[in-house]
Amino acid sequence: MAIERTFSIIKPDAVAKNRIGEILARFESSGLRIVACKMVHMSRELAETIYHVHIGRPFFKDLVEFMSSGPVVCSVLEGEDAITRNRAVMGATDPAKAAAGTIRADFAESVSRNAVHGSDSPESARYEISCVFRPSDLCDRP
Ligand code: 3AN
Repeated sequence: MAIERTFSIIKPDAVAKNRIGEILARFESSGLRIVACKMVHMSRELAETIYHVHIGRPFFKDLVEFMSSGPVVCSVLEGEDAITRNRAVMGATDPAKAAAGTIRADFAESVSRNAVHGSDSPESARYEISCVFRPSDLCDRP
């Protein structure tokens, strides 16, 4: 298995519920290491840039509105198979379908207010990380 890096967002709904620490703890318990982390109140432009693959989808406008509605916590997570591992810890996009014990099963309200985002491929991870972090923001971890 390869060591990968993936991009994570703790979304405005989970930040507003004061769940940052619990969610970061889930990442760490799963074996992922946080190599960069910052709180950001995204502009609409930044949200549009990160989610550009969804331009044209019916939910795009609401997604951008929501993601720029309050602060989020962006992280870069590192570990073996980090992209798949993070998505397993997150659970399905629709919290009603998310497996018990996943972040979305425990903290998400709906498909649109679903607590966390995680990259779905190495290409997406590289792109999304570069939207928020400079290379020098990423720390080597033991
Ligand atoms: P995931 O975040 O699980 O990778 P994507 O990439 O399909 O899911 O969707 C990105 C984000 O767009 C979701 N996290 C969710 O906030 C929003 N989204 C996706 N599908 C819908 C939908 N049918 N209605 C409303 N929002 C959606």
